[in-house]
Amino acid sequence: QILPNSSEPLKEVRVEDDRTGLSIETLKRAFADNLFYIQGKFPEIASRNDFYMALAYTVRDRLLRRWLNTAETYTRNASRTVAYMSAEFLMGPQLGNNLINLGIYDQVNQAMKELGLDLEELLEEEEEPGLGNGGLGRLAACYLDSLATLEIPSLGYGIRYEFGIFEQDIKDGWQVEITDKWLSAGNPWELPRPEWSVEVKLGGHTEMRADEHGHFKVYWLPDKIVKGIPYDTPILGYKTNTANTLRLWKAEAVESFDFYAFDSGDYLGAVHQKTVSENISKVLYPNDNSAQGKELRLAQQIFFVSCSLKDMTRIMAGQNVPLEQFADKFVIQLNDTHPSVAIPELMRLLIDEHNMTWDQAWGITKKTFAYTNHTLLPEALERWPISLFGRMLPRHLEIIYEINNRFLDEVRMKFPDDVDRLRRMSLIDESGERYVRMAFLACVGSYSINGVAALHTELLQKDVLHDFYEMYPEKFNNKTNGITPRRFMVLSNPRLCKLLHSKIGDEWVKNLYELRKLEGFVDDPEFRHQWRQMKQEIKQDVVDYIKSTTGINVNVNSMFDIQAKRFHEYKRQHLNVLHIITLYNRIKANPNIEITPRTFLFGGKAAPGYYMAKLIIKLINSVGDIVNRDPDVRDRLKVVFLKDFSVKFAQKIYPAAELSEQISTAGKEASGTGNMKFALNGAITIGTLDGANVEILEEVGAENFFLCGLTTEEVYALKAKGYKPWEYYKKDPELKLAIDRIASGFFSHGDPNLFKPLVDHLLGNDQYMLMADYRSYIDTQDEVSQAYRDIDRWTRMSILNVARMGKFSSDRSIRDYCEDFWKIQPVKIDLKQYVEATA
Ligand code: NTF
Repeated sequence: QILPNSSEPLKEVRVEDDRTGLSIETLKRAFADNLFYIQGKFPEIASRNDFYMALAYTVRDRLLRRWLNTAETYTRNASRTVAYMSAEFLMGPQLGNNLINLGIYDQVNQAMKELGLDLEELLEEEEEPGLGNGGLGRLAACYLDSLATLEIPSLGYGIRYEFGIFEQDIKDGWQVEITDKWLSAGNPWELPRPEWSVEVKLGGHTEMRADEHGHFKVYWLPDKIVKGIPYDTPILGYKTNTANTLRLWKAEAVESFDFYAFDSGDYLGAVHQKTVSENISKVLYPNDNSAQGKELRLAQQIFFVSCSLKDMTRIMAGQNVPLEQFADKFVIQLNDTHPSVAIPELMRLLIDEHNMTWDQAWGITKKTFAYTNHTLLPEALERWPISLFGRMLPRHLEIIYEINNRFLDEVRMKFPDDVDRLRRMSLIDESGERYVRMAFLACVGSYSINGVAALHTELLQKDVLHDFYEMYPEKFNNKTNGITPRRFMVLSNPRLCKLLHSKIGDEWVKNLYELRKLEGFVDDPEFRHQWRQMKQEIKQDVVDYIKSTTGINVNVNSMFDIQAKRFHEYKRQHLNVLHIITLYNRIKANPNIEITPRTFLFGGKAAPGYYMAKLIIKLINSVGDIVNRDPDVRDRLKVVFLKDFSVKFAQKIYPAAELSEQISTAGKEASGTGNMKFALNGAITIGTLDGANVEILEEVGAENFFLCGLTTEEVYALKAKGYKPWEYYKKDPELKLAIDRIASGFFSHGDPNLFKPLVDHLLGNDQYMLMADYRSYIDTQDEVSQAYRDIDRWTRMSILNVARMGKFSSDRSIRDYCEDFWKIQPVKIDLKQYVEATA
């Protein structure tokens, strides 16, 4: 029975209890109330989504109390705050995570059971906000979780895309994109705050004019104004009272400006303008690790950055903090260069709108910003054509020129008579068409520059940002990425958590280094048995899932070998495919060969415009079609492409993994974070010395990691001496056969043209050096197969991987940021105060 008994006297139900209480009885009552009064349904006609919404609102009520307490405390103390600016926040579903962080997962599970509902089913109902592409957006989300858990005052600032990352379907083996409709059923987690809307100027030109005191000033006369409306989502910490805010901006037309163009009679034109304004927050650009030089993308960047900075000045005014103290009140962390126009925008606000001098404004700006670089790939480094930039942001371009002039003077001073250095370091690339170099702007305008793994930071210093490292060595530092164990263990892997709980308690959830205590059990055969049992159960769930969604029968005793990440040539999913084909060829040559059964699972999206990445997806499905059906294989190999990889789906997959594929070309993957999620769930990594793999290897030990491939130095050296992929192909019969099979049309119904572009790439220039790494990869995979046959050895490796993952908690990353250069302290939130004050 869901509705409260109507004979119960209403006056005995205290409002406060229904909105804040955590007992099963109260939760049930609040749930029924929300179903009735918010969804407007009674149980008999309610859909599963109605039940989900009723539960979401029940949970949101409990968040709100903590949220308002937190906001009130920060306001009263005018607390120093981290503003994390990011074009992407890949949050994943909110309900389960909030239940975990509130500490009421079990109560709610029970409450739902008593109402005849299944919590798991309701969790499935949530459309996740896919407002990010991959690692960069997910990192931002993990950091918000850690910031709240560590009780650090913080705000996430970004864009409320109406359409997030596309949904992926597979048709005839090809990726097909479907628009993401995450908002269509409503979003119970956000609160619009129209009263805090702000206006953003775009286009037009600047003029010098005298102000009322006869002082000359620059005026920017835009040809367009857009309104930004903030939508707030509470971010609750794990078992703390801290609930910080994620503030995402939606673009709307300003009604008073250009909308009623009645004088020209152009009503439809005016409505068109409205559409153009709203386009700004319409859709997430679906590229990962490649810059999109589109006008609309620049509009998105200035839009959310300008809204956020104005929001910050509003907050300061509300707390009576003078603008001169901007850098004391806020540190702004730039999540890559996407928000780096914030640097000239803050300058503009301080100078043009708040009458500061250049020196005053610059002093504040370069004490406020800190820049995280997330990539070494040249095609991902943002540069904006001067013409486009000046058309949209004429005032910002002037400011950038002035920053550049002063900066180049500084360079000249430090390195006299070095003209080439000036050319290399200029914020304006003048080698052909002129561009603004956003990474350089971020370096000049920030007091800290960090990479996301030790190797990545080293390569930034040596290579991509070498001149800036020589100019400002004190600004550079490393902050190795991390992941939140709340979502990627507690929520996603309850079986593992239960086993851990029985041996080492739960301290590890807040202090991941506590997992080390597991090492004491690695020699206990009973424990190892339980460990295997647990993995088997998780794998069985995935087997059932695959059966029901694809019809493919997977052998639960085969090794689950998984590569789940965005599709990109540098990540080398096609190297993995070459291994599959090699094993298949060995079987074809000798059907009775001893082979360790494996299931190869792939997940991930390709950017819609990235032809080669899409062709690799097609190749996986084509190889799967052959391998999965060939009777000679006898079910020893299976290839499964899991479509529409998302945070929600990732949570199901990581726990089932036994082998984690992290095989990018050395020097290309800045960090990787999937590598951490797999290892934390007991998978063993086969990987190159790239990104954070280096540090994972260091932590777990070489005997618990399968290392393969060239090192970064070897990659550089080989390129320098002249790399000839063809030679590797000629010399290695297994490699040759694998490539020939693709080229001959064996996997494409006899069509040799389908995969020709891929084959040509590999044998032609092979930019990512698959041919050079093939032999090492295959030999290492053979070792993996050997190791898997020794069940005890494998289990020990798996346990030790989990035990040694402490370093990769995002709590550690955030602590490092706080202590090293954010210089910010936790603020305790007292829940009682507020209740007493309002009682
Ligand atoms: C990504 N960068 C990197 O490719 C990953 O290696 C890294 O783990 C994540 O950032 C998070 O740091 C990007 O997505 C971008 F935008 F920089 F190209």
